[in-house]
Amino acid sequence: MALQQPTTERSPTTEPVTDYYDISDTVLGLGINGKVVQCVERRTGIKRALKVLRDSTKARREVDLHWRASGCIHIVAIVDVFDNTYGGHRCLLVVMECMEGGELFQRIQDHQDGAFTERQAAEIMHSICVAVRYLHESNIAHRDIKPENLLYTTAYPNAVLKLTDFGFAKETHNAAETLQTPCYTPYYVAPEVLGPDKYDKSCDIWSLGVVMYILLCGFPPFYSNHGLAISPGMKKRIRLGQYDFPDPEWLDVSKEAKNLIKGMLSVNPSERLSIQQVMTSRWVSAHRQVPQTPLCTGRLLREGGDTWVEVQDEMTRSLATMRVDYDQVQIKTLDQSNNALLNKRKNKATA
Ligand code: I85
Repeated sequence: MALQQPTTERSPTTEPVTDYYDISDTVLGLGINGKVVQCVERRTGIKRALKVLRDSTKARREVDLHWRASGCIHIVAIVDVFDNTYGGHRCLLVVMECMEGGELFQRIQDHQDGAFTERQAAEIMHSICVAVRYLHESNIAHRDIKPENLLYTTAYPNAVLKLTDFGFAKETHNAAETLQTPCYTPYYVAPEVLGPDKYDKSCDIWSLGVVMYILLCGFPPFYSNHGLAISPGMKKRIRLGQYDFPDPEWLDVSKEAKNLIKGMLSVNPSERLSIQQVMTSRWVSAHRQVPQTPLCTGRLLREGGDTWVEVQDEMTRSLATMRVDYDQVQIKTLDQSNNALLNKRKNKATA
């Protein structure tokens, strides 16, 4: 396997953003690291979205990874990045294409002409999978795939669905790079040493499974009985993979769809499907041939009303838990490690 070439560094412009853009007061949303407002490119009159990030290592990482991902049609593209003093602080100002179609599930809820079908759900999953495949092949794990980060370019028709917000994205290191480091001999390398890459990516697959489940029925596979903080009961159900496909909502949904969800929501991350396996599954690859079975999704999302906010909050919280849990299993570097055998070796080396 060839090692990836280092990408050409792009650095933000230090010219003032206001020389090129008129910034409006319209807030489009709040991200993890900053707010998103509307703006207009002076020269062309084109509407754009501007994300304001306080300059930090974290913000620089977000911009860097997002920039590298901008080549995919299913990822919201960065147009420009400015490094300015803004509101008295050093900021990174990220100009993005403006997504005018709003959030994925809002649109399904508003869906009027006939019921939302299993085939439409498969088309949507295909779009999201193209984005995730692009990221995973570029050694990037998104780690925050959830309904609010899936936006449409325009109102119907011909809208393109795109993934946004790289505030939790992480560069993963592939097995080839790991094996290049002098401390591992390929013959003896344990699977967990090759693990971190896989764990971060498998977090994305889990989220894909949850999004697919909601697409097909309008409610999530795991939820607490009383809302608010992620409950012990919910945590236990997630850990044990306790969810089902209840009637009547799931009665007519294809077996292929259910099997795919099972593969994505597999409790053990090493058994979970890879993005390649999801993409080549018949349900995703032949999405145009998926049965046009009407789904309850639109109606349930509408009836759910306020609980949708709770569903979103719960997904945000479980993603946070997952990132923490997976970060803990990460392998320490030689310096951080405090293993008895290794210490002996270190001492011997310095003696
Ligand atoms: N356009 N998570 C929820 C939005 N165009 N949105 C969020 N993190 C981001 C907002 C809070 C996502 O990085 C977010 C980010 C980036 C955007 C974004 C990027 C590009 C948009 C947090 C809109 C929108 C929606 C309807 C109408 C219009 C714009 O949100 C408008 F009328 F302006 F065209």
